[in-house]
Amino acid sequence: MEEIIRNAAPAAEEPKKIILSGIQPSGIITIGNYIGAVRNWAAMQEEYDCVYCVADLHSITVRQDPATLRRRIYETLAIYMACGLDPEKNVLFVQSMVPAHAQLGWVLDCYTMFGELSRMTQFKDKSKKYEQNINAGLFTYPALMAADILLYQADLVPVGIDQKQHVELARDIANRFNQIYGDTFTIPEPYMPKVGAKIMSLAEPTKKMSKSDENANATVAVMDTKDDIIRKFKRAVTDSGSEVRYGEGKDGVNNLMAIYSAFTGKDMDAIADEFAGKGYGDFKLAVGETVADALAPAREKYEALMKDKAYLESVMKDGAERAAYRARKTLSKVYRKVGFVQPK
Ligand code: ATP
Ligand code: LTN
Repeated sequence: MEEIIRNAAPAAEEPKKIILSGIQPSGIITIGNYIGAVRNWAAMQEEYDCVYCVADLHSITVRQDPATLRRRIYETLAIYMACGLDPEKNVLFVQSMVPAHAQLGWVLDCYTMFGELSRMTQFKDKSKKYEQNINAGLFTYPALMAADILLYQADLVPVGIDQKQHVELARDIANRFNQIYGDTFTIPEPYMPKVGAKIMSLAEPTKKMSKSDENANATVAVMDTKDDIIRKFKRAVTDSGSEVRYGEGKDGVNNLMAIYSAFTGKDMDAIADEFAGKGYGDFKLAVGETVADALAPAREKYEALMKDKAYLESVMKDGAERAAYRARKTLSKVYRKVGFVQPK
């Protein structure tokens, strides 16, 4: 990842590139979210102009318990900060506090095709998973995500692989709008880590690790205790072999190696050498301890932040004001271009 960031870093005299990303507060942030998204965001805050949201509007596409959702909005913001995002250097905000997202989302719904949305794999997966509640929001969600990105004229969108298709749709929508009305939106690009763009479930290693998974053994949360983290890695599903080596048919081991690699920077060959002659048991324990130790400072910071709701709320308010100021500019340009009246 570091390498990608260095290569893409703008020269000092150029204006900083704009970055936008977000995570839904639909569960406790997992090490998948951390490796695929949050820790890369923290690495970008010096060189880029970064805007990060807690995507709560997105999370109600699946039914949420109101009290739990409210708590998770605080938790998600606290995790962003605990993982190193500085609210002074970045714009950190909660999506529902900035009305321009819903407003541009509606406009973009009208420039997004039924056929395009029908092809989104996340929609297909989620409509299988939540077949009792295939609501219109679940279907049009990528147009809202396009609004999130386009409102800030983002150049780059750091995400895991599962969101690449949505970012590509945002590009298509932006291009379509620009063709009809002239230059309005910057065309964004997805920006993915080299290692760890898709961390798999510990219980079913052919499935993506997902924070809304009901099986507690499938995911490791960034804020799990050291004991929990080690216990979950010990239980991780592997295969009947015993050699720590990256290879076909070894999804469980491959996944553990990818996680270990993400936290240590070692490549697959170096990991195989390190554990040559040792069994899966030793390897799993080493992965668990490495992950738990690496996350310990973030956990401490998180616990302190969660005790200070007033501070979190002040960050939310300040972030929403700064985000709204920028978003309003794009929204009013769009309203003018489509023909809405905006008296001064
Ligand atoms: P949900 O279970 O609610 O769908 P999720 O865990 O899949 O949630 P999202 O909120 O959809 O998480 O994603 C937040 C960010 O984390 C996105 O950039 C996404 O690409 C990334 N991400 C999610 N899961 C993984 C994973 N398993 N590996 C790598 N990156 C991931
Ligand atoms: N849809 C994303 C979360 C998300 C997002 C965004 C990511 C909402 N808005 C804008 C990048 C840019 C998800 O479910 N992972």
